[in-house]
Amino acid sequence: MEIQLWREILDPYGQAVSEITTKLNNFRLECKNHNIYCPMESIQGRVKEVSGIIDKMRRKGIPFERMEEEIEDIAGIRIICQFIEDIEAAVEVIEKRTDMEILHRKDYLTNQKKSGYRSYHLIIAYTVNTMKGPKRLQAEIQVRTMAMNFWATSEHFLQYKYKNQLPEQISAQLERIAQATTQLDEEMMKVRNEIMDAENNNSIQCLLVKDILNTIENLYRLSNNEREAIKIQDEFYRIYQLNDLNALQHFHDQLDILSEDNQTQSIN
Ligand code: 0O2
Repeated sequence: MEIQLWREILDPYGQAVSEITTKLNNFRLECKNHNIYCPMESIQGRVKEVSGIIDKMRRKGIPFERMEEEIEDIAGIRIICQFIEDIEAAVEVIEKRTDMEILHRKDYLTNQKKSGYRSYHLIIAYTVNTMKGPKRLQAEIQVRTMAMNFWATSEHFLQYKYKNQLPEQISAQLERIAQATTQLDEEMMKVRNEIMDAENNNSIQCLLVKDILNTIENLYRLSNNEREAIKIQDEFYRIYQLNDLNALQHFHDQLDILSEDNQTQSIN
């Protein structure tokens, strides 16, 4: 048996996890900056523990030479979504990318596992550029809702605690919780539009406030008229307290006109 340099083997997987999570987080940021709803609520990533890899190789009878081909989740990414519908949208985002090639899928949503596990898995090929040159490797992207994630994480800890020999009573409890999480996802779907509306209004309000305060600051700097700037600022705080998005939008638009006039005057 030759020496197995685990760190050297796993480093590119660490790099892949870090790159993929950064890229997906950048996608989230892009959505936010364009005020577009993002189907990905959060992104997590991890490199499988060496003990987890060894256990899986033993369990499945995988020889060391075939480890990287056969163990698809050495690099693992998890996309957490708010709603079930978001899962499909998040998968579409991955499908459109040119830097991630989908090799195959495991649909545990339509084919829920006996354990109660629900999730959508994509096995992708991803290339990292290392000191030794490019390396194409596999990574597993798990896409699931918050409720599914809550169940899977709890079950995973319990399996660990009971060394994969869950007492019947715990198994029955987990089954009931799995049913409850499915129900929760269905209920959430019904209020999706309302929640999305609220989120949308909130992000519009944030952008308006930022924009208004920027304009007031610019007006002050351009005109050096502190009294006028304070008057506008006071009016902004008054309107903000009304908690009326239309009024805020109107104030924003009026301020824009004022700012344009001021700029024209200063040029002339
Ligand atoms: P970890 O600790 O997340 O790395 P298998 O032979 O079923 O164990 P396989 O063939 O690689 O694994 O594919 P599968 O079934 O799609 O499992 C891949 C990963 O999905 C698992 O990795 C888990 O993260 C998750 N998963 C699958 N089934 C279950 C389940 O019943 N409960 C929970 N909590 N997670 C599950 P690992 O290697 O099992 O674990």
